[in-house]
Formats: sequence, C-alpha cells, structure tokens
Amino acid sequence: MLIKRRPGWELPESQATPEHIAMNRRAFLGGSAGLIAGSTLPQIAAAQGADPTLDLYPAKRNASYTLDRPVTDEELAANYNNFYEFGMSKDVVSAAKKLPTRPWNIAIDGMVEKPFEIGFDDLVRKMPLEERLYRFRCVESWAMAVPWTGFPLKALVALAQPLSSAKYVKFETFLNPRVASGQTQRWYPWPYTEGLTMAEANNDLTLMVTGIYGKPLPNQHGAPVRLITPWKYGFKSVKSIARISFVAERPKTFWEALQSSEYGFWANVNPEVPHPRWSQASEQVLGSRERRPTLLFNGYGEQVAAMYKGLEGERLYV
Ligand SMILES: Nc1nc2c(c(=O)[nH]1)N[C@H]1C(S)=C(S)[C@@H](COP(=O)(O)O)O[C@H]1N2
Ligand SMILES: [Mo]
Repeated sequence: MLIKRRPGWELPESQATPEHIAMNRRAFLGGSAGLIAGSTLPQIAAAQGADPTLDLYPAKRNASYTLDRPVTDEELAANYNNFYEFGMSKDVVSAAKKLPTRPWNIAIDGMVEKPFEIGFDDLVRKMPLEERLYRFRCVESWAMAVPWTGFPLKALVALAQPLSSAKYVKFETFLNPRVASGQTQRWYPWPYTEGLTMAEANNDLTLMVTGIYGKPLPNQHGAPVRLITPWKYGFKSVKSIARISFVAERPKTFWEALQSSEYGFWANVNPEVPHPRWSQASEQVLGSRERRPTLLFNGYGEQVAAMYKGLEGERLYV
C-alpha cells in the first residue's frame, strides 16, 4: 500500500472539515456578496472561472449517517485515487485536471417517458443536496471514511420517469481518449460502465455525489458527479457520469467485462468471500496502521440486506 503523505487521521470528525467554516459564499465573493441577487451568484462564479456550484457548499449534514471511525484526512483521500481513465497508478491528480467538466451534459435515456439531456448545473439545482458521512471500501482492501455531498439517486430516478419495464439503471463515464490517456488503451472496455437494479437505485443510501469535504468534487474524485453505494466495493461508484440509461437487461459492467472471474455485478462487501487473489476478512484503514475487520455490507446491512433475499444463488459478494 503506497501512502505518500504524512497522515492526519488523528483528527476527530468535528475538526476534519475546517473549510466548512472558511469557504462560504461571502468569503468567496468578498463583502459585496450581500448586495448581489442570489440567482446571479453562479453566473458571476462562472465568469471568474470558479466552480459555478460553489454557492451550494457546504450543504447541510444529514445527522442520521454516523461513523464508527474518524473521517479520513482530506489530503490523503484526494491523493490516493482509482481513476483508470487517467492511468493505473493512485496518483492521477494532475492527469485528471485535463478533463473539462464544463459544460457537462448528462443524457438520460432508455426506458423512460421521454429521453432528455440535462446540464449538470441545471440538474444539481433541482436536487436536494445534503452531506453524509459514509464508510468507503475498495475491493483492493483499503478503506476510508468520507463526508460526501450529493443527492439521493431516487430523486433523479423520479425526474427521469422510468417505464415499469425498466429493471436496471446503467451508468457510463465520459469517453474522451484525447484527454484521458487511459482510454487509448484499447483492451479496456471503455467507457467505464456500472449498473444497479431499480431497487438499489431507489435505496435511501444510494447517492449521486457532487462534492466532498464540503466543496465541489475535484476531478480526481469524479467531477462533476459520481455514484456512491457505500455497501458495495468502490468500483461500483462510477465517476464523472455522462449517461444514465434505464434498461431491461442487467448491464455488463467495466470490471466484469474485463475479468468476470474476479468482479461481478453485485459486488456487495462481505468479509467471508475472498477475492480470488486476496482475503477480504479485514481492511487497511487509509492513513493508519490499523486493520479493521471487514463488515458485511460494509456495515449497512440493516438498510440493504432485504434487497438480496431470494438471490442467494448468485455471486452477490464478488
Ligand atoms: N470512471 C471510473 N470510475 C471509478 C473508477 C475508475 O477507474 N473509473 N475506479 C473505481 C474504484 S476501483 C474506486 S475504489 C473508486 C475510488 O474513488 P476515489 O478515488 O474518489 O476514492 O472509484 C471507482 N470509480
Ligand atoms: Mo476500488
């Protein structure tokens, strides 16, 4: 495990996000902000080259999601990423900066009342943003704990108006090999694709994430919008989503297409089902020497286990 930064994991949760206080819209625009009508703030921000959604952060934290461990140090989480579009190393920050995230359109199509495209900045202002503290578990057996900002995917499902014939939601990342050098590697099944059942998509835990540590997502975390399903291995949490399709058939996902003996559709966290090449019994807490026992469904069984009743014959934990 390569961890380059001096860790700051001793910080208690309450102190882990000091920028919540420093980074409010008034601080950003200076003292005159109070004189400017609220609706013009995003345009001003865009003209200045700043993130046009900055005024939405920090969002109010939803206190019902609590952690059993300290929040991971922000710098550590921001410099230890998986984003294969920008290379196979954990160090993708500078490569990912090349991705233009504005304008950013998301296509909503497949089995819906009426397919449409929506600009990310329009979408995010229609959705109920909140902050949640979630555990996060990569299939590689490292784990972190993160304050994500986002909105429940079910709010977007409602906006999309899927037909009753839709059984799955399929997500695709952008396809742009000119900026994403990883996408010139033709043996990967680009674009990165993931999928959920309709029940999973409508589960309360399933978040469309637009921010982290009280700020808009930096590119390496999947700007401008990515999925987070905290009871599943991290590879389900597809980044930089450009298309969401409602479909009847189970989508073939990126990792499944690449190596179906090691990665499946469900990818629920389970300490008792090893990856073919390593144990999943415990996890390395990022930024610490601590290993913790892995929790079934990453500790979220109460909210999600019922969705898998009757499916025990499938490879639910790979
Ligand atoms: N488009 C895309 N999404 C992706 C990946 C990727 O390579 N490309 N990697 C996945 C994996 S394996 C993990 S562990 C998480 C990492 O998210 P983070 O870098 O924000 O911690 O993103 C997931 N989403
Ligand atoms: Mo991962």
